[in-house]
Formats: sequence, structure tokens, C-alpha cells
Amino acid sequence: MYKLIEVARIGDLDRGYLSYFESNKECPFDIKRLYYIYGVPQGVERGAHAHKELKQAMVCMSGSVKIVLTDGSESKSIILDSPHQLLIINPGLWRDVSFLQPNSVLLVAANDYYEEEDYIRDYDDYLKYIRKGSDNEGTL
Ligand code: T46
Repeated sequence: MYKLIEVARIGDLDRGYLSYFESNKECPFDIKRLYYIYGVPQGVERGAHAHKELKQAMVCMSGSVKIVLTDGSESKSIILDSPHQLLIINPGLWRDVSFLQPNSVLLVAANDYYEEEDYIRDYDDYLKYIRKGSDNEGTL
């Protein structure tokens, strides 16, 4: 499951803006890790994996990023192009990520530390995983 929400945007054109999200408020989990992706050349595809347990919240801090989410039968394409949009992604969804502008920066908050064992990086393995009916079976 995923959710796209608008977070607060405090400010105006004269002073600029401030946005935020907090654990267990706008972001529905405890945040343990932040990472950010930047300097991605156009045409490069990132992502191409699903997570078994990891929950994530994503903000495009600058530029625009396309995230295609798939649950094995249906796909949704989401464009993040504003720092006050927050995309929450629950475990079990396959994602493909492309950066649409050279200056794009994607900030990701996650509920756990980096663990390669949590990744499913092969699409056929992903289909087997969700058909097996895991607890975190992703549905859009
Ligand atoms: C996701 C998308 C949106 C670390 O050492 N620590 C970390 O916290 C992360 C996230 C990655 N890594 C290592 C693992 C790889 O050797 O950094 C390298 C690049 O990671 P990856 O190829 O997974 O990068 P993306 O951009 O394809 O995927 C990342 C996240 O891994 C993933 O959770 O949802 O961003």
C-alpha cells in the first residue's frame, strides 16, 4: 500500500517555506535512517526492487522524480515534484525510480537500518514472493 500526502508548508514568497514530517505523525512509523539520492543522470533507472519489511517515506527536495509502484498486477506512476509532498510506501511493493531533472534530490526516511537481506532485486523472485502470500503482500 502507498499513500501520497501533502505536508504543511509554512511561509510565503517573501520569506520562503518550511515543511516537516515527524515520526508517527505525518510519517506513520519511527524513523531510524535517512538517505538521499542525487546527481542521477537522466535515463538512469534506479530502484528495481521491493522490500520485505522496510517502510519508507520519500520527499523530492529539488527537481522531480518519477516512482512507478507495482504490486505484481497493477502499476501506479507517481511524480514527486514538490518538497511538501510525502510519499509513504509500505513493504511489498516493487518500485522503479527515475530522476526527471538533473538537479533532483530524493530524500528517503526509513523505519530500519540498511539490510541487503530485506531487498528482493529480481522481479521473478518478487512475483513468487507475493504469490506465496507473505504478511506484507503488496497491494496498491
Ligand atoms: C529504495 C530506493 C528509492 C547502503 O549502504 N545504505 C543505505 O542506506 C542504502 C539505501 C543503500 N546502501 C548501498 C547499497 C548499494 O550498494 O548503496 C548502494 C546503492 O543502493 P541501491 O542500488 O539499492 O540504490 P537505489 O537508488 O536503487 O535504491 C535506493 C534504496 O536502496 C531503496 O531502499 O527504495 O532508493
